[in-house]
Amino acid sequence: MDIDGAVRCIREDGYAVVPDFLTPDTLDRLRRGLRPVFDDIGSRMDKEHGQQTVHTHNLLDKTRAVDEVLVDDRLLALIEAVLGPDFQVSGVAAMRPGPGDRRQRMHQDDGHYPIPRPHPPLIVNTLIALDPFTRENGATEVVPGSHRSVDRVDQDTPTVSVEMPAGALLLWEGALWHRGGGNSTADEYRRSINVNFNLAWLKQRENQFIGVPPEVVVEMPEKLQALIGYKLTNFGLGTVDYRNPIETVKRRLAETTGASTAAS
Ligand SMILES: O=C(O)CCC(=O)C(=O)O
Repeated sequence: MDIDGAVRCIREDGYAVVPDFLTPDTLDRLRRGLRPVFDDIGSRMDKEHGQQTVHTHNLLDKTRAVDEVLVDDRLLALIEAVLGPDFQVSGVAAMRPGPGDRRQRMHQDDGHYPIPRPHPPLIVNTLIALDPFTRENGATEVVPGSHRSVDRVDQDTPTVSVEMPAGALLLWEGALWHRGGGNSTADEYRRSINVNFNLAWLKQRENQFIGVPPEVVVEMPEKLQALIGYKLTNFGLGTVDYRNPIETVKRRLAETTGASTAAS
């Protein structure tokens, strides 16, 4: 995998595609593992945006199928090359625009953070394609280079549709203007896993400490625990009694389990 080339594209254009990110076996495993999640995804009508996909958020509470891609060393090396060593998972979701779903409004993912622009990268967002992304089925639309602009981008600014094969990885910098495309096909669903990373000293988009239950967290490999926030950041941010919060989670769980065993 050409990590340097991908990082250069993210810096210059705001986004990059790694076409052969998943092996056919991994792609197949992810599709099978996520079938129950995708089967549940639908669309909803809303007055302002019309018919749009309902994304499934807080995915780490709903399935273990995506753990293996989150801790993939190649993915983490790419994120580290843009954000530096101190980053975390900010949110994990499953997305599946279906027939008739309209495109999203153009937006930037780092709009949560009221920091004057331009600023260094705060977020790298990713989509792992479980189906081919085509202009027709809702491929992500980007405005190349817009991550360097301090001005807002109009909704009718020309975009590039990021078409890519199943198994590819799309990465973009949080300041890039983009949107999920509309799906004009009669019967194609565009499945993807969305993993959003941000700097570890920023608040996560989705609260992983509450979202992922303690009994699930303690069973995760340390690398994944650290990725979702159970680590010490910038000399001690996020500690409990100056220690890694995972220790508190484990102790409380042991106390609860001990208490319920004693009572029974
Ligand atoms: O589905 C996509 O292509 C992008 C999704 C996105 O940008 C979002 O939901 O905020």
